Amino acid sequence: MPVPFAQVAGTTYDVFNGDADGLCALHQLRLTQPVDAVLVTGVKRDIALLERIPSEQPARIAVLDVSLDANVTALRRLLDSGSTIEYFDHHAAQQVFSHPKLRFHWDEAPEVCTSILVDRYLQGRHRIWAAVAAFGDNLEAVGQRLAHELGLTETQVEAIHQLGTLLNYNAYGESVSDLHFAPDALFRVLHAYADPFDFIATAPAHGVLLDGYREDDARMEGLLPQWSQACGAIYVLPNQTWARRVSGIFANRLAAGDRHRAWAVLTEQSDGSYSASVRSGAPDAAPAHRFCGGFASGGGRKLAGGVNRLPAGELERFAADFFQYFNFCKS
Ligand SMILES: [Mn+2]
Repeated sequence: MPVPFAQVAGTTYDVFNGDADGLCALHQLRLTQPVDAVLVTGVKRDIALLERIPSEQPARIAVLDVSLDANVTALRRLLDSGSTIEYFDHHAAQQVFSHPKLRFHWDEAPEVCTSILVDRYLQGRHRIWAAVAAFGDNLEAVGQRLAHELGLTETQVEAIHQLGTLLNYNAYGESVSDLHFAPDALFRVLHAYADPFDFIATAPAHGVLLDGYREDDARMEGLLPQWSQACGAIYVLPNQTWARRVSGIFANRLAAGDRHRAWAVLTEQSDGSYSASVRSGAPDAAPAHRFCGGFASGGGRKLAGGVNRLPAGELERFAADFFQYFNFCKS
């Protein structure tokens, strides 16, 4: 078992992405290394989280499932002030540096998510939550493999698959007010359950998520693409809370329906701009994050990327660029 950094004086902060992967990564870590920490999190798209931590006093900080590149300035500031940082992530980290007080657990392989990195670190001690996260992070095959290794029944696999989907679903929105639960509140509820099947069977929060998901699910049916070509399609969703909640799940669902096409789901935000969730049908030849990186506030990973704020005036350019970039199916 790896040894945690020595206890330093001052506050402990647990900084995590509010999605299934972030929740399950921290859940595993704190089931093994319990700490009464200040939680720093937000909606899935809130990834500049380290800047919220003050550096007046050295702190002990765990960071899970947010890009180092998006946090590098605050990371340096906190390390310079004497904080120790245990960092687990699978997003872009081109600006990584070594520092005696930084431990960086990172792997950007497409079959890895942050909860799997924590599972490796903890030598599989709470592996079932890594399986929940894998399903939630759209890593279907990885979730199935982990579930199989754990000897779960088919019914149990279905249950944790749905749990991953529900936890991930809760993180999508423009702001926390779009969500059924603030991610820090959901973490505290979830963290009372070492066994996901207990959470599913007895936590009222699970029922709330399931009902909300089913309602939003019904709204997704019948959506039609705004633009569609051989290699991909683009959907545009209206300026409503349900649409902001389902955008990521809808994109994952489109991708699961046809892995060889590229998909974009554009969702109108309250200020009239759009958020974009992008899935590539050819993550190596045409990585999603490279396309998204062509827009201000764009980024992500090979398989899945996004643009946080696309001005309404750039919609047509986005569509034209999308079909030009994702043309791999013709080669
Ligand atoms: Mn993740």
